[in-house]
This record gives sequence, structure tokens and C-alpha cells, in this order.
Amino acid sequence: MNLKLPKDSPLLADDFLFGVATSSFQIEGAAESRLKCIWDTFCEQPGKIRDGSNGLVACDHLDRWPEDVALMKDMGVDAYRLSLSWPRIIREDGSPNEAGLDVYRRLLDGLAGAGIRAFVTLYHWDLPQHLEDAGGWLRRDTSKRFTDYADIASRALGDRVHSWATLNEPWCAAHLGYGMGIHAPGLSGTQYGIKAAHHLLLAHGLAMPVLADNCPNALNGIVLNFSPCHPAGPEPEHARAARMADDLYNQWYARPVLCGEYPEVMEHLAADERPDIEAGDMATISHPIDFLGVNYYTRTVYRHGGERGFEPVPPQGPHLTDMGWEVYPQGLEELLVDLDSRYELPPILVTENGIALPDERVDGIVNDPRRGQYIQQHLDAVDAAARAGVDLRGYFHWSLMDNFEWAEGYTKRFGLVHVDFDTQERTLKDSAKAWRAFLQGRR
Ligand code: IFM
Repeated sequence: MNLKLPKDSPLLADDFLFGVATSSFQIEGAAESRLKCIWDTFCEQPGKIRDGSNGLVACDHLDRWPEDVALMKDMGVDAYRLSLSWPRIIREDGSPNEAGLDVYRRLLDGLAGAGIRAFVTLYHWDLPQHLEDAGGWLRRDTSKRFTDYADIASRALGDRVHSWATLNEPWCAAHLGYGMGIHAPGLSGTQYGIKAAHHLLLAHGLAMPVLADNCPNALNGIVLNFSPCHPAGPEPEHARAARMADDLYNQWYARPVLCGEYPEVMEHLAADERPDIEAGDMATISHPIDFLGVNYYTRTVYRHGGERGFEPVPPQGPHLTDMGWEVYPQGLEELLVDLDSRYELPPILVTENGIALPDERVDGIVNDPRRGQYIQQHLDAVDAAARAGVDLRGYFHWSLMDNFEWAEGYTKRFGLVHVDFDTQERTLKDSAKAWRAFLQGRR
């Protein structure tokens, strides 16, 4: 398995970064030394997680981070995208937990020692449970609490951080967590999803000036997930369905951040479904960002139907990933070029892209050719978008290592590094070896 780019690829410029990504709840473990979060509570509810598992130990990363940083160094990554655990850093009374901050000081120092830049996300879905008990993201005040957390974290750790992202994938936190109830905290109702989304976006907007003040030299921004929406057929009703889904799921997040307004589809929502927008909110949300993080895995096909006039068509075909997602690399180029044509974009980082496969370790080897092929196809898509003029600055693979895949528990493996969850042994998959050869051969 070989990964390569043409010699004249914009991705081979000296300042284009290649990295790997993870998140706190999915890898850290060490749950006893932090407050409870909404995912702990969700995991305790029977039937919510496919294999009945939880994040109490996960990849035991907080004990094993030196080994994990050494793996990244060996692979030759330029950057590591991680998230902080809010319930590890902030006590229930809002004061900083110095022991929790120390954990990250050590980890960030370890990264610096390995020559790896830290891209830190403040919120990757692990809301402290006591804040959920007070109303969670349905409550406006949670945005304010997030800002306080952002202030404490960026003051304490800012000198060690290259880039701050406020949120990871607010669509997932809001829509899956409050709209569909398949992620924590498990509420369902479209109106909840939309209201939670507004408070998440508000949290982002309130935190941006705080990050800019505390860390003026860092790249500060937000990470959004996108899935291009394609019509199921040539009929106009399918095109309408795809447009509506795109507005509600993709542009719903990008447009407020980049233009200070929700897409027009808001006019079609019932009054009680609309976000609770107060004066000044949209200006707050559209505070300038230094970068936009784009997470891309697959496209979604929509047909006319369902309560709202659009419904997804389940992906077909022999080559679906272990998540049941279609491999559709051309969607990444299409997405990046489309965003560039719609908006005045800041620099773009592809902050997540990856594939779940049923990887097995046999005689110490994990042979995962489909992951290598997936990476190659998506690098080619990023290369094509950069050549088309999109200002792309980096590509992060999801994920550094196999981890807790939310409602799927440990049944889905996204890592470049295989983790044996019984022994915590790490093994470079063949794709990681190809990634290492590619990264080391670049300069
Ligand atoms: O594991 C998740 C990650 O937490 C957020 N983006 C998508 C990944 C794969 O589902």
C-alpha cells in the first residue's frame, strides 16, 4: 500500500499540515478523576450503546499518552487534533480543577517535545452532567458557562496550543443528541435539536472573542461536519428534498457562522420549532474565525417524502463502510468547492475524514487495504479542491487509533492504530505504515 501525491501538489507545500484526530471521551478513560458527563449517563441506560460499553477506560489514553505521542512522532504527523474534557477541567462551582489542567499541561508539553502542533477542541460532546441537569444545551445559560470554561482553559493552556476550535460538529451534538435521541443526552424532538443548535452556535460566538483575547496568536475557529445532499432522481421534488436537507443539516451551521443568518428554510419551520434568537445573537455567532474545520465522511441521498418533505435513501452497494456509509471521495472535492463558491471563507482545514472497517490483528499484522485506498482517494479530492482555488491548509485523519464510537461502542474501528481493548496493546495497521512512509517521504 503506497500513498502518494503529484510532485506539484499544493498539499506538499511546506505549510500544509498533516495530522490525526481524536476526542477526550472516546480515548481518555480515567473517568474517576473527572466529573460525570452526559455520555457517562447515556451509557448507563440499557440499550443505548450497541455493545453495552462505556468510556470509563476507553483507550486508557491518560495513562498511556506518552506511548501514543511516541506513535504519532514515529508516524511523522505535523499536528494532533484532540479535545479537552470540560468535566475534567471545571468543577461544579465553575472554578478550575488544577489537577485536570495539569493532565493537559503534561500532554501538551509531550506533544511540543515531539515537535507536534496541538489543535485543541473545547467541546466534543462531553457536557458535564450537572449542566445537563440544569437544562443542557436547551438552556441559554449553558452558552455562558461554555464561555467561562473557554476562558479558563485558554488562559491556562494557551501558550501550548497552536489552534483552538470551539466546537466539534454541533450538528451531531444538537441533532443526534437532542433531536433524534440517539446520542447523549438522548432527547428527541426536532424543536429540541434546533434550539440546542442555536445555543451551541451562541456558545461558539461568545467564546471567539475570549479566545482571540487570550490567545491572539492561535488559529481560532470551529469544526463543522458536512454531508453533501444529493437528489434521489431527476424529478424536481427530489431536488427540493435534497436542498431542504442541505439547508437544515449543512448550511444551518455554516451560514450563521459565516454570514450571521440562518438559511431561508427557517421560514418554513413552525413557530415553536424555530431557534430562540435574541437581539445581537447572530452578530455574536458570526464573529470572524481564523479557520473553518470541515469534517467529511460521506454524502447523503434524499428523496421526497416523510413528514418534512425529505427523507434519506439508505446507501446501497457492496462497498459500504462498517458504519454502512458509502465511500464517495468526489463528495469532498464537491463540498469544498461548493463552500468556497457560497461563502467568503477563511482558510480551511479538513479536520476529520476516515473509514470504519472490521480490522483484525493476525500474527501482529493488521492488513487494511481499504483504509489506504480511502485515504488516497480523499487526499486526491483535497488536492483537486486546492488546485481549484480553495484555501486548504491541512488534512487530519480520523482517527489516530480505534476508540469508543459513541452509540456503536467499541464495535467500529476507525483508527490508523489498532487497539486491543482487553490488553490496550497498540499495533500500527498497514495503513498507518503507509501514512508514515508518505509523511516521511514528503519533504
Ligand atoms: O467518531 C466520530 C467523531 O467523534 C466525530 N466525527 C465522526 C467520527 C466518526 O463517526
